[in-house]
Amino acid sequence: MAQEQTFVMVKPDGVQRGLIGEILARFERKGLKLVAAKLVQVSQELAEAHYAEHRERPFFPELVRFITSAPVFAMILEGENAIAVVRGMMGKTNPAEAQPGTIRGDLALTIGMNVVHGSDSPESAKREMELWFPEGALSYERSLDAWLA
Ligand code: IDP
Repeated sequence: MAQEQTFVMVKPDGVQRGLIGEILARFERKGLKLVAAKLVQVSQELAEAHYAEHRERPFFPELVRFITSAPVFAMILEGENAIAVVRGMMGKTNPAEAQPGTIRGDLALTIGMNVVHGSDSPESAKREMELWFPEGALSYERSLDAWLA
């Protein structure tokens, strides 16, 4: 498996509920490396671009309203197979179906407020990282990297 980077976001409900640290800690403990992070008050334009694939869905207006309603914590995580690893740790989209032990399974109740976003493919990861972090990510070494892969 190759080293990958993926875009991850703690959504407004996660930030408001004080879950940034809890969610980031899970990714850090897993061994993923934080290479970019910022709090963002999402604009209408960014929200619509991020969720462009859902433009025709009935819940699109609510999705945009929600993601622009309060700040989000946006980040890029790096590691072996990072895209699939993050998706697995997040759990199913609907928290009612997400397994205990996953972020959504442990921390969320409803599909509209499922606390976290993670890119679902290499193509989405590239698109979302360029959209949210046009300034790019950092490249740095951790001494523990030799003990992870
Ligand atoms: P994902 O976040 O697990 O990748 P997507 O299908 O890409 O799931 O949907 C994006 C977001 O849109 C979900 O995280 C969820 O918050 C919201 N969403 C998806 N389906 C529904 C729905 O049927 N009703 C309301 N919100 C939905």
